[in-house]
Formats: sequence, structure tokens, C-alpha cells
Amino acid sequence: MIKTIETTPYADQKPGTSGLRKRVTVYQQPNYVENYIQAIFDSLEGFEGQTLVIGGDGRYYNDVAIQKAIKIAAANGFGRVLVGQGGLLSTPAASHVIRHHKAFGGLVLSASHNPGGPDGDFGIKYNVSNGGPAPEKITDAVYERTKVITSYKIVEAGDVDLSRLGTQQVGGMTVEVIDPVADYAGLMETLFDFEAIRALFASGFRMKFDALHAITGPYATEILEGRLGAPKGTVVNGVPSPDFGGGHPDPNLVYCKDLYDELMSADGPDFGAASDGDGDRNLIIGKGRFVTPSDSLALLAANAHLAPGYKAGIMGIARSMPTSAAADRVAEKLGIEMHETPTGWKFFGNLLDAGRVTICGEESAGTGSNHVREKDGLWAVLLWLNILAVRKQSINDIVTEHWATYGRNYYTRHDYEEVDAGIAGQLMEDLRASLPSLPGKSFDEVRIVYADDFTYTDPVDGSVSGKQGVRIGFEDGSRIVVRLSGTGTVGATLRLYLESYEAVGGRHDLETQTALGSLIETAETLTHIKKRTGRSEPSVIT
Ligand code: G16
Repeated sequence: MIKTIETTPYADQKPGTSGLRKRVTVYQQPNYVENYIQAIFDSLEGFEGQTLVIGGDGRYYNDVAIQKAIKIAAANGFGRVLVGQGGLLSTPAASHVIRHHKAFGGLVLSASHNPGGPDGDFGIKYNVSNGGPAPEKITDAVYERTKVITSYKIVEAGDVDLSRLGTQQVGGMTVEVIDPVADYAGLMETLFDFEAIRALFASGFRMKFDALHAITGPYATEILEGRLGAPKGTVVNGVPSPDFGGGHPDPNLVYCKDLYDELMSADGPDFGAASDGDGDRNLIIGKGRFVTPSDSLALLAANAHLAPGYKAGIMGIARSMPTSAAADRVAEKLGIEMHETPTGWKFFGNLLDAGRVTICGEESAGTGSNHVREKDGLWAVLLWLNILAVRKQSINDIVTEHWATYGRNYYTRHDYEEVDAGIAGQLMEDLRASLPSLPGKSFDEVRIVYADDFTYTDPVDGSVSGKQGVRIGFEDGSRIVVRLSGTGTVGATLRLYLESYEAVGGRHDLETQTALGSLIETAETLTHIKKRTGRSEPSVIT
């Protein structure tokens, strides 16, 4: 039976960089989930009788929210819901399931790399029929709707048994519980040379994949250990847990310090990798060599033709604005299109749909291709494995050869987390106000050639997104970028991105923070981040 329940709006349901991320305790407020999901459905048209995909990263509250989502979908007239067994689907797998089964869209329940558990974060994101995150025109409409919502519709029914594969009925709607891994693993087999990778593992190549107790555990175990024959134990922390084993499911050098140390040790494995809460981010570390996400994007783009799925070459590359320009040099050499977009995977969707780019990436540990419309952690790991299997060189050799060919973009990101939102907002405003006076000024004898607030005009649909981050560029190719994160849930997170370019034949062996030392000082002079936040150090350096 369909019931219409009266409700009152919440004022804080504005989607961020990637869906609505809040503390679990916020989501637990009466009707908070219901309001948001109803507001999503109210902002869509034409889904009557259509298929909706639902899945999440298994974090705390996933099981509660998913039952609500199914019942609200049934009451609103969807014809079928495809849901991952146990309520699980990684973000890239959800994207693939939407595309593969020609669904109308999907709900992804995740707060990505943010911590989980009763005191952690939860999130809901809506993806459209191309499998990608809803574009701004939809997320803006959802937010407007949340501000005025007065009721939601829900079917009165018992909970769906998500442990049982197969179909069940909820109201008049069919719910099909599917294997969360099968479709995705099948897709990976079409893109990569599994035989060559199997031979690599058979030759004694050693790898460690840290699933951080998050969603990629089942995927990595099935693909790496199951289909590719990597020894048991290659995947560690492979069973998803609602609080990620009490850890922080962000695959960076801070939260994966153990893995990093192991890879830097004399008898460490050849390859270390990790993925995040919902499986879309990746960390790539070779023996003795960490590969920055920006470099990884450039390297994957330069070598993608070695994998069967990309053997015809790539059409173009896109990167988010704060990502280093390393990939630009690859695009130039290949003579293909290069696009610079705002932070947020949703901005790649149109370029991918239009066939203008094949590979996309972000400094925030995300890389992916036109195989889905999300970034994809395991995909990046498998492409690296494919490249290693073909080139038969170490990651370190491949990286240093790349720099010798293209030059090196030294790159780092300094995050100041949980900063007072008022201070952070004022700092950005003041910085923006100072921009017109900066070009022509010199720091350390290097002249500023441009200073602006990034505005993106989508070349496919002409939509314009402003205020996407401050860029200050110098005549030697170095760059300072400052923006506020759109994924934090407490206070504000200030991100400072620093990049310099060392041309072919230059010094490529410096430690990153040392190489960027004077630029880091210039950044403080221009932004006063430390002074104004009262912090002596960034919270996280990646
Ligand atoms: C999300 C977005 C990415 C973005 C990242 C960081 O990733 O999908 O496009 O780069 O957040 O965004 P911000 O700098 O605004 O915090 P994820 O993995 O959290 O879904």
C-alpha cells in the first residue's frame, strides 16, 4: 500500500562535489533520508515503470537507508530496482550496472573516502542513465525541492531480503538482487589482457592490494586472486565492514602509510595499491616509487594502447583544473584533445558521452575511462598491471623514463581540514579580490602571468560553472591553486595545490616538498592560510 507522509523541509540538503554527504547522526533525523530521496525523484521526469539501480559501499546506515530507498522508489512508480547483494555495489560497478542494464538512473549510498560508523559520515548520490553523477542542473533542482518539500511517498511493506539473489516484489515493483561483482568483473575482462597479467603473476611478480575494509575487497579478491591467479593474501583488509575496521578509507600516503613503508623497504612487493570506501579512488605505489595521481593519469594515458580495450588509441584526455599538467604534455605529443574541467567527476560526463575524451583523471586519486561514467580504482590498478605485464619493467623505471621524455611536474596538495567556515570563506573572498593586482608581480624572481577564478564552459552543452577555484600561474609554468573542498562534512577544508615544471634534461630526482619549497612560501605570502587559520602545518599533505 502506498502511503503519503507529511514532512517538513531541512535547510541543509545541498549536494556537494559528489552528492549529499553528512554525519550519520544528521541522516538519522526523522525523514532526512526520505525527504532527500523524494526530492530527487520529484526533480526527475519519465521514470514510470523504469529501472533504478541501488547500491552502496556497505558503510554504517547503508542497510537502513537502502530499505527506505527501495520502498520510496516503489511508491513513486519505478518498475524495477536492481540492487547489489547485501546492499553492496562499488561506485564504478553501480555506474556499469546502470549502463549495462539500461537503467533510468541509480542511487549510490556512500560518503566515499570519508570515515564510517555511527559517528562517521553517510551519503546519497544520484546518477543518471549514462551511469555518471547527475549534472548540476539536476543537483540544483534537487536542492530547491528539498527546501519546499511537504510530503513523500512510501510503500508499506516488509524489508527486502538483500542476502538472497533473485527477484522479490515490493508493492507493484520488482526488486532484483544481483551479484555485485559479476557484471563489473566481466567488463574488466573485455578491457585488459588477463592472460598477460596472469603470466605476470605466475612469474613471481608480487603485489599487495589494500581494500581498507571497504567495498573493493570482494571485487579485488575475485579479480586479482580469482581470475588473475595472484597468490592468496595479495588482497588485504578485503572484507567490507560498516566502519571500515575503524580506519579512514582514503587511499593516500597518510592513511596507507604502512603500505607505503612496505613498498619502500628492500624486500617489499613490486606493486602496492589501494582503493577507497566506495571503490572509485586509487593509490599506486611501485617498489621504491610513489606515483602521484596526476602522474598516474599521464602515464596511463601514454601507455593505454598497450591494453586491448584501448589498442586503437585514445580520443582525448580530461583532467580537473587542480590536477597537474603532466597529462597535457601527453595529449600534446599524441595530438589529441585535452580538457581542463572543474573538480568533480560529473564534469567529465558530457566529454565522455560525446566521444571527445577516453581517459579522465583528478589529483584526488581518481582515474577512469569511457568504460563507465565514474572514476574507477580497480580499473586503474588493472591498467597498470596490464602495462607492467607488457613492458616488463618496474614502475620506477617506467616513471623515470616518462619524466625523461616529457619532463616532470612536481606536484603536491596541502589540505587544511576542519577550518572555521567563516575564516575560510573570508580568506577566499579576499584572495579573489586581490587577483586583478597580481599579474606582473614577481616572487623569487618569477613573474605571475595570470591570476583568476576558474570558470568552465562545457564545450558540449555550453553550460557555465563559475567560482571553481583560484589559479595563480607563473611564467616558468609553476602554479598555485586554492579552493574550498566540496566533500567535507565539518567546517571547511581549504585545499592548496602546488605545481612546478622541470623540463626534459632537468632535475627529476628531488624530493617533492623540497622541489616546491619556494613556491610553498610564495603561496603563504599570497594567501596567508597559516596566519589566518592559526595552523602551523597542513592536516594532510599528498
Ligand atoms: C569526489 C569527487 C571528485 C573530487 C573529490 C574531491 O570524490 O567525485 O571529483 O575530486 O571528491 O573533491 P573536493 O576537493 O571538493 O573535496 P569522491 O571519491 O569523494 O567521490
